[in-house]
Amino acid sequence: MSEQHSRAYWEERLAGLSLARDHFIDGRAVPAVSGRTFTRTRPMDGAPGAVLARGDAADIDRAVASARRAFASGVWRGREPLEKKKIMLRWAELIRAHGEELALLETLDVGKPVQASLGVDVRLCAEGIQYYGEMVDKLYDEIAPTGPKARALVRKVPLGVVGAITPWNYPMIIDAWKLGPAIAAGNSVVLKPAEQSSLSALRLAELAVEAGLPAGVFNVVTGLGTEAGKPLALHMDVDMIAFTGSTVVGRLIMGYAAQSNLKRVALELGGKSPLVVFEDADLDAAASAAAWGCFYNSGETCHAATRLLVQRPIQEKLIAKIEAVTRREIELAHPFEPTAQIGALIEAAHMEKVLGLIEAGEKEGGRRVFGAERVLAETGGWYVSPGVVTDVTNDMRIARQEIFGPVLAAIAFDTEAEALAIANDTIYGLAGAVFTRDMDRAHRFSEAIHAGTVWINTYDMSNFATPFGGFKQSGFGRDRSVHAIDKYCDYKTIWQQFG
Ligand code: TXE
Repeated sequence: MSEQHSRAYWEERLAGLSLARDHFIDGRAVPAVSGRTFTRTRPMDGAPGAVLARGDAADIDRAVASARRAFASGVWRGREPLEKKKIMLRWAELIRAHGEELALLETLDVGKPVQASLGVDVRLCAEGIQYYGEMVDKLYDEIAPTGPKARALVRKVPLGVVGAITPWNYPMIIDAWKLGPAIAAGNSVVLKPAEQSSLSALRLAELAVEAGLPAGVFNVVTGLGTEAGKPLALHMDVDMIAFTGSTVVGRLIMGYAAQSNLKRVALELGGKSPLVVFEDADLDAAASAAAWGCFYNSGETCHAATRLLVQRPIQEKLIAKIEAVTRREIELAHPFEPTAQIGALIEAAHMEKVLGLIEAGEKEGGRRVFGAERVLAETGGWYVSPGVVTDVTNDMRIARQEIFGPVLAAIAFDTEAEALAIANDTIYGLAGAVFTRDMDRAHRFSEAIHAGTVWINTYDMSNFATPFGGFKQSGFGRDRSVHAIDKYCDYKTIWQQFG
């Protein structure tokens, strides 16, 4: 683990940074065709942050043309697998070597504690690139069964140009989830990061070229969703869009694909994940998982455990334990403070949305037990304290809408059947968890929760070997694991007849 630095150390590093950035197209920084820029406001104190190129269809055209040229030339996909592996592993090493700088950029954009950016986001980004780099020389094709007079090769071939549109909550990690398998499979990528958090993506692209990735294989166009994301998703020469973001925009992306060239689409969307605690559970473990599962990253996590389903007799005891864990372990502070566990929310409008849902929860009959209010307003930043609203029923807005803030909605239940019905009564299906000492019930319940990931007696444990993604309106297609490669490939049959 990295050394813990003081707030003064990060302030000083920040003072030395220039935050004006162009797009990264064809291996170099280029300004927007229109010459326009936009300025990001820093979540931690409301001060101006990065000044970025404001991309539109003209910039997307340039980036897609560069990606297509690189793909058509075979400069990347045609290389020896071992060489490609070396480049990707070098890239992962460069990410680690520039870890502090990347962590600072991520924190400036997102407002999360810089120690978390370094210890979690940078680490997992590098691991992601490494994981897929290591796979490059281990991908085999197949020979299908045929009669002796023929041979049929089933080749897994890259799609071509992949457009990636990513969100602001874990920018570097989610970028790696898309870039790793897409590039390992031989594609070229045009990435449109969220307008709130583009700095780390631009730096990742520079480091990729430094590692030896040929120009044009990985391009970044910054800008707003409707101005830069939409033309990317509508582009006739883009073969696939890999998207992580809101369900509303996911729906649009499918529409754009249908309206244009029927490009493939993979969507990782919202969630309203249930964490179900039965009365026989280890309540300390459940309380810790509930607090961290909901409040980590200020609740700005698609699979955050935002609905706590608790068996009625243990409700009070469990919530008291959650409050104790939160007060003891989850310090909310300025993101440069070494003790900060959570920091600011992404932007003012988002904070208002979170506060509005808390208010709606109280109006509809919920009771705020602790936290869940604006704090540190004097900093100019957007901070909401972690907290619990109890007496919630599953029809309330706070139980149905993705809150994306550090607020846990507690819903009481009596029977296992009732718990299951509530757990599955959501449009989403990203994740869930069950806490019980009864292993029969644990298995029964985990099979019955309709979600892409279900944890038993823990929350948010994962590694790169496990696929991640949703059922229902949480989307389709999986990030992580060997299976993610398939998403960026098509099968091609080559049938040869003998004699
Ligand atoms: O997401 P958007 P926002 C949820 C979360 C959050 C809400 C809104 O509940 O409060 O979504 O966040 C690009 N065509 N999640 O508004 O708009 C946009 O520029 C093409 C859950 O930030 O979906 C960005 O790059 N692209 C989620 C990306 O889409 C468009 C993480 C995501 O932005 C576009 C983030 C358009 N018309 C938010 N409009 C998760 N699954 O983790 C926007 N974009």
